[in-house]
Amino acid sequence: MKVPPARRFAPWRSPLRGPWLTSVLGTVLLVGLPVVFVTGLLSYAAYDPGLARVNDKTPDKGLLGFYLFSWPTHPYWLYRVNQGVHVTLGIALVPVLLAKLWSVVPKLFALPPVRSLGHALERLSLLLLVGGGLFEFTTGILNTQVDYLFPGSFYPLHFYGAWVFCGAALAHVALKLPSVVRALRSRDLWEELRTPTARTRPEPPDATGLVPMRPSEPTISRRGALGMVGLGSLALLVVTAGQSIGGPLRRAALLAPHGRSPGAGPGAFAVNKPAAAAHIRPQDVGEDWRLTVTGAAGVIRLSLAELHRMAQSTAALPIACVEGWSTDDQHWQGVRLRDLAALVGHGGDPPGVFVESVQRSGSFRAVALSAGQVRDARSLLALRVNGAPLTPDHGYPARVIVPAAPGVMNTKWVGRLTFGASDARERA
Ligand SMILES: Nc1nc2c(c(=O)[nH]1)N[C@H]1C(S)=C(S)[C@@H](COP(=O)(O)O)O[C@H]1N2
Ligand SMILES: [Mo]
Repeated sequence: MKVPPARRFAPWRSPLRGPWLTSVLGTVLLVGLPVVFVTGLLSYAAYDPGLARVNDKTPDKGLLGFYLFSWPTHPYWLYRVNQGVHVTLGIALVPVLLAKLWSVVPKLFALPPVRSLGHALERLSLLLLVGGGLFEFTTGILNTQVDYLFPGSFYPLHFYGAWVFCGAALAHVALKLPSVVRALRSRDLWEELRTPTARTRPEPPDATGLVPMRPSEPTISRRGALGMVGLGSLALLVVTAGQSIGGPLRRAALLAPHGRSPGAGPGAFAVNKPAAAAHIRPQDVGEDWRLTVTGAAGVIRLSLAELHRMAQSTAALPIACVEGWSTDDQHWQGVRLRDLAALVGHGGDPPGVFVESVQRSGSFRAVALSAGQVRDARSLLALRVNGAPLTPDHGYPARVIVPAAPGVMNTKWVGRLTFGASDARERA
């Protein structure tokens, strides 16, 4: 008998593979991935890309750079929750993604590789889907681990990758939805969750080619397989969520790259980049340090003592990094940004501000804050945290702290504030 070529290479024999299992895993992704996608877009919006080129890490994005609103300052934990969900859910979905890929792997190696033009297009979309998905998860996880291994900058890669993945996923869902509905109806989930390995049977042969021709004996039930995936996700959730939920859960955040218990004392919260790593020299932030404030009325230079003589305000705010970790609320004390604006001719309704650090090395340069952020009474040029002067690593002598914004907006070792300018070129 002549064996048709499609069947000659058939090492995939798991009796669990079939449209039902694939559809269950796909449905979980269909619920979870849109949340990851939307929180990702919101994170992009939180950088206020419309404000200044320095805020936008993804140039040349054309239409994809649509962005509808200025990032709010309420509620103050907004970015902390957004990014916690984005990173934690993304990581927890990894076992589901891998299981889904495992469940369809025979199709990736199906022969002949291309049967028709339609089939060729479908396979191309799958390449974008699988490639885009693996790419997004890999770049995202490397970023949360502060491992910038890949070439180029994380932001444009992860941003463009997200759109490719999203487009391919939409096409995939549109194509597969009818067969997913059919497959989900073909077996009862609760019945399946009560079926032990001994009674596990392959799904009936189907047109999709997922069910093996010669299935091997089951070594695990569908319940066992789904349970393994679910437990994997749960375990990842437990070792990740604490880095953004904080409190006592922080100690469970084994995957968090930033110290689970960052020491003791007023400065005991995560440090993204220590002063030494940012090449902050003692003379940059010593006696001679002055804050240069520019506005419509001119330029003034303030010493630390002069800043301390101004009205001091307090705000309890977290730092929430794009990488997913965040601090609990810290008690900041310092001068309101809007009071500083008033000193240089912006008494009424303050404009946005361009913030520069004395830091000269590294990727960090400057950020622009919106008028809404300057106006908020909780936006400070902080001089103290938790009752003590800022530590060198947290930005001594002065750092910006803004409610609801990504950590990167909270410039440390501030040297210059320029009100009414959103860009270095404008200031010059
Ligand atoms: N000058 C300067 N400010 C900076 C950074 C930096 O590298 N240099 N990192 C930013 C980022 S990405 C974050 S998340 C916060 C972290 O603040 P922390 O180190 O006090 O926790 O500081 C922000 N301010
Ligand atoms: Mo950050």
